[in-house]
Amino acid sequence: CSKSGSDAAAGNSGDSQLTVGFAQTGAESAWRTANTNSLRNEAEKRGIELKFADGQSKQENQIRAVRSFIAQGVDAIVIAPIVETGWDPVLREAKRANIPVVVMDRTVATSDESLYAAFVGSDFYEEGRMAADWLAENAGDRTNIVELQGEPGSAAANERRKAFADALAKHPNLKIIDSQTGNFRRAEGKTVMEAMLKTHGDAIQIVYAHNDDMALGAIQAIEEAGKTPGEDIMIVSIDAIKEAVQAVADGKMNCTVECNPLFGPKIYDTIEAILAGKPVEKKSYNKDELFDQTNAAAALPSRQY
Ligand code: GZL
Repeated sequence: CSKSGSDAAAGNSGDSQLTVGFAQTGAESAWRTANTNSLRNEAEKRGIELKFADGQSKQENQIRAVRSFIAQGVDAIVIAPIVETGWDPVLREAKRANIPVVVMDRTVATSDESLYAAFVGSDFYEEGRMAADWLAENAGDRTNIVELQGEPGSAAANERRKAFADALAKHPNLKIIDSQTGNFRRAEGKTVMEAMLKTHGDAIQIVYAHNDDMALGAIQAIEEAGKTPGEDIMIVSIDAIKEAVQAVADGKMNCTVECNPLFGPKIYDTIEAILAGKPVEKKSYNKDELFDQTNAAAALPSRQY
């Protein structure tokens, strides 16, 4: 049904205050916490009622939350999809209820792009490529890489893995000797790294982690094994959380590619435009930069997450 300007601004909830349902993946990493805080704080600032659902790292919890938002008649829904597949049915239900869905952070694999109004996120493939290209430039005579993968089935893990492998095809001296998931979690990054050190010992020369939490866990394992992270074993990672930029400045990590989690302003701008019937970009990507020992220390004071 078409709405007049003021109704459109009010959306389905009818009153002037916007109500947004947000189905978050969970709380698996420092990046995720910063992402949640950005949406909460910006909603507070704008007087938007944010109904927050922590998916606790399970897609079925996120789908259940989206169904609840539909039943409550929210004005818009934000999903940070933990995995890429399995979203079409619930997206169809939101569309039938005339509630726009904004996909944030990770992408969904759908046969029908009209099932969501907009995607706002990061280019994970570009991040993986940047990490690999930096490594090719700086690995010296190191060749053997172990990879710590993110959550299985997530767009972030899928694309960071593919991009890195594609880039490595151009640098045959670099090879991945082992690759396991640490689920984007610090504790699992540590336990997986401990196991890899037991299996491969001194053969490990480089760690490629799909996120900083796992890289920081790996650093603990490397130090407990009596090795010097950043020197005996080079560490390349993604996210650029403040603790990782500090580790790069301290020489314990060698490079982290930024993946900015502070989506709040962009998400609500997108929602307000959609509800006002204005055109929005179907897919928009944050600009990411890379930190290594040439720029990490100088960047620290301005890091916001
Ligand atoms: C990336 C995001 C990933 C981060 C991890 O946009 O989906 O999930 O890289 C987070 O830290 O857990």
